Amino acid sequence: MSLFRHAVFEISVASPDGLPYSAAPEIAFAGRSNAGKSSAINTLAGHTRLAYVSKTPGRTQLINLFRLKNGAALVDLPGYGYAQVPEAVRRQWRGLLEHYLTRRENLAGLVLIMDSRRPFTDLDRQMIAWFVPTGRPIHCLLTKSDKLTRQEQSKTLCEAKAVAQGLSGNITLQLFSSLKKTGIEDVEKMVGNWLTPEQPPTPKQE
Ligand SMILES: Nc1nc2c(ncn2[C@@H]2O[C@H](COP(=O)(O)OP(=O)(O)O)[C@@H](O)[C@H]2O)c(=O)[nH]1
Ligand SMILES: [Mg+2]
Repeated sequence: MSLFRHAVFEISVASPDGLPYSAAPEIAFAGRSNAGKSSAINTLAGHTRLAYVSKTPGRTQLINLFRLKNGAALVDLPGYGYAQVPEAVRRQWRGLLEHYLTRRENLAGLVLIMDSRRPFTDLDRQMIAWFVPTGRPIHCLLTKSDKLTRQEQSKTLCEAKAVAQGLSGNITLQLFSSLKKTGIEDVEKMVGNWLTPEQPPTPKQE
């Protein structure tokens, strides 16, 4: 069964402290505003307007929680890096994000959405730096890959892998396009593994 299909919206909260206590695993989605996070969530969920896709970046300031069929939650974090948000507000948000990413016990992993044409901005690296010490995995989606030629795609992937290696931590990456709907299975496989790790084959009984 597909992991993200038929995800249903459950709740919006103004800050991570507002998220209900839950023992069910959570998968956080974070990214720079306009990186394609809402589009990626809609694409994964097979839903055109589950997460609001905006032409005006930075509008989504609420945290949206979607419930997946298997009981896990998808937590859509507010986009960061929007220049027109006042510095005081940005600082406050950074504090809340850091607190959530470093302390939320039921977080299974982070899906980091980055525009494939400019991955690993300073704020992306900041998210990674907060999350890596938790020991949990980060899977990066290099979005809008349809805007790159095949050659650029492999170059981007190769360079991004080199950057990820330099950051230590459990970081994986892939290309993704909401427009072309490519990369969906790879995300499902990776995130699915966080929730139910592949079992080693049972030894044969003698
Ligand atoms: N070509 C292309 N455009 C995309 C893709 N994903 C998102 N976009 C566009 O990028 C803009 C920002 O997308 P959105 O999902 O709202 O970004 P968010 O701010 O990260 O949630 C919108 O104009 C989208 O239509 C993609 O895979 N390919
Ligand atoms: Mg959005």
